[in-house]
Amino acid sequence: MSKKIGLLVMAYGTPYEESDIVPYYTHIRRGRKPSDEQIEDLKSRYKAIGGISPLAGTTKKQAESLQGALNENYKDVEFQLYIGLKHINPFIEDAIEQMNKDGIDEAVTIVLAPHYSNFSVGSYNKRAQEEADKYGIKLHHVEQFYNEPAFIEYWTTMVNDTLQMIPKESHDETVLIVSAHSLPEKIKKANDPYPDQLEETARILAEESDIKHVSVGWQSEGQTGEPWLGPDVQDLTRDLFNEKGYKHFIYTPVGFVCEHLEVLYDNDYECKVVCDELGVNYHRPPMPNIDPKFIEAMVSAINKKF
Ligand code: FEC
Repeated sequence: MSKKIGLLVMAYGTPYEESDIVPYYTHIRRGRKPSDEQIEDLKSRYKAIGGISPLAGTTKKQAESLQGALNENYKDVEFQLYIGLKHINPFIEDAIEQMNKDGIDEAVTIVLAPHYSNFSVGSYNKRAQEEADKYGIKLHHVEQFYNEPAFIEYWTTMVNDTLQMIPKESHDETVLIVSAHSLPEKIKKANDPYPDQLEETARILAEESDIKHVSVGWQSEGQTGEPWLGPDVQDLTRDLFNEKGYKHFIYTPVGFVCEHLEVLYDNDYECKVVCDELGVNYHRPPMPNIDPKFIEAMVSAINKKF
């Protein structure tokens, strides 16, 4: 009989219905209830993308695709899937508790976010580890996969496919904006690898794809009053237009792995508004979702743990 290993796929989580918005937002703010104005603002953003985010459904499909691919790759091991979310049920802790009930004593964990920060992937892993330690479950954490060749190949193809839709004579007036979720600027002082990993992603994409101009930006920053990593993608769009006169802007939010609120609203609405205002063209290639190259990238990162 093949050995059963837990596969803990961790992701951000999203409200399943409107009544989940307040508890979800309160959890994101570590228990501090958001103001009525903040709640209304978030509700209006979900409304603008069609009511709820596709994130929950996509997370499930991504996790199941990964499990399927792993079980095809490993003949003597069977991966049993658990989904653990950061801000809504099933929480990371619920998933580990279930693993224990199922008699799992070893698991691999992966967060559906390509770059490592102590504040993002590190905090998911810490919660998983603390819960697993209670039961003596051994965990192998994948910390990042932004530089997996298949991940880079996915985005290189997306950039080149998008360029194909732009007239050749305009390629010199086209810029690629490579972005991830912003984090408080203080992470730089703590030598967090996150900003460098995004820079590296942009550098590799510049080398591997046919794009001539590449710029790094940050998006979706929180409202905490402290400085966040910048430039924000909207300000960057204006600055690049004013300084270089680009006519085509390709947005690749490579810090995320599927279409959800932060892409559908912060890119497809907010960045598009800026592009429209400037009279330039907005392009945003599809996110990885369950593309085989993306699944291959995660399988490859997991292979390195065994
Ligand atoms: O589609 C959806 O419904 C959910 C989309 C969603 C993703 C996501 C990913 C990341 N976040 C990260 C950090 C922060 C920090 C704060 C923060 C706040 C929010 C709010 C919403 C939200 N985030 Fe999020 N994030 C998503 C959604 N995030 C909603 C609250 C309202 C707002 O500010 O827009 C600020 C917390 C605070 O106020 O103290 C920090 C990071 C990621 C990418 C890595 C990951 O997926 O874990 C980092 C998807």
